[in-house]
Amino acid sequence: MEENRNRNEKQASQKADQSAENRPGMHQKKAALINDLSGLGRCSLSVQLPVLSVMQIECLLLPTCVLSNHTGYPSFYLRDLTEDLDLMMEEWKKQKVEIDAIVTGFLSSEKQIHHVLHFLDLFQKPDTLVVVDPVMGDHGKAYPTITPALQKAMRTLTDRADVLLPNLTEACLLTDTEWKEHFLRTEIEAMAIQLTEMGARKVVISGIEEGQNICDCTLEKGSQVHWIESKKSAQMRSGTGDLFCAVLTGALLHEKSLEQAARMAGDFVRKALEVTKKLHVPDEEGTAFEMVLCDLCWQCEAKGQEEGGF
Ligand code: PXL
Repeated sequence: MEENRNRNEKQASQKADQSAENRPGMHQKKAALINDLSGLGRCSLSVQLPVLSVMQIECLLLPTCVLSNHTGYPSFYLRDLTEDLDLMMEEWKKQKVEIDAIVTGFLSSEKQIHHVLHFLDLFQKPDTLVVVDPVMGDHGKAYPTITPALQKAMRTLTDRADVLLPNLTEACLLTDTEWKEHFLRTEIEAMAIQLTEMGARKVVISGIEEGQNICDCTLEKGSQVHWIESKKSAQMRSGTGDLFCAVLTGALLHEKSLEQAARMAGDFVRKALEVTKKLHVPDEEGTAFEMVLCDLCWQCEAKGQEEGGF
């Protein structure tokens, strides 16, 4: 037993040395995740942390609130952390933390938007990637915690986003577009353009269902709209947006283009949903992404061998 442990420790240490040697001067990037911590139901920080970690990104966590479970369950307990946010970020500032990406997600009140703006004022540098996931709803319905004031305030974050990642419901809420079951592509493209006019540099409207396909619509301000299509493997469920956001952020931090990053994120979510369906996981319990997490590891390792970094 003792011998085995010593051997494993030695192997791990050799692997770490080799990994560092293969990546001379490599700077491990840091992402600050401003999102909720839901104890049950696989969403937000509990899925974004493992995903970004296997993508070799160091995560700094700023929980906006702690929930017993996500709001899709019949009931939930929520402990709001609004009053703690400034205290936490001031401490990070004292530690002179430098951040490569700031990723925002579930915010429990309109007041939290002001704290996020304060966070951006403290930590955003010219080359910091700001990813805004305007978590507000799904399937045409706003989550129970979304007030009209929060919906309106979320628009001020759009203006600060290098990348804005709404689903179709959230794109409607941000652009004041009435929800309907079927949108034409031209209508969705018009929303993406409107979102860039509201300040977002890049927009990905994700998880758009089109018959047997699931599509993502990407737009870089001043450029053409692109559509990414893939076969729908299973129904979208809680946490898929958070997974998409994490993979896309990791890929962008590893210098992928917006389209490549969106494709990688979409592929990962699709594979995770396929496994989830096979395992008959109840809807509320989210996506069994753990079963395909290794795929991201392998992609990182393959890239590491090719280029001395992911
Ligand atoms: O995955 C989106 C999300 C994030 N956080 C909380 C949620 C939801 C969706 O239901 O309830 C707390």
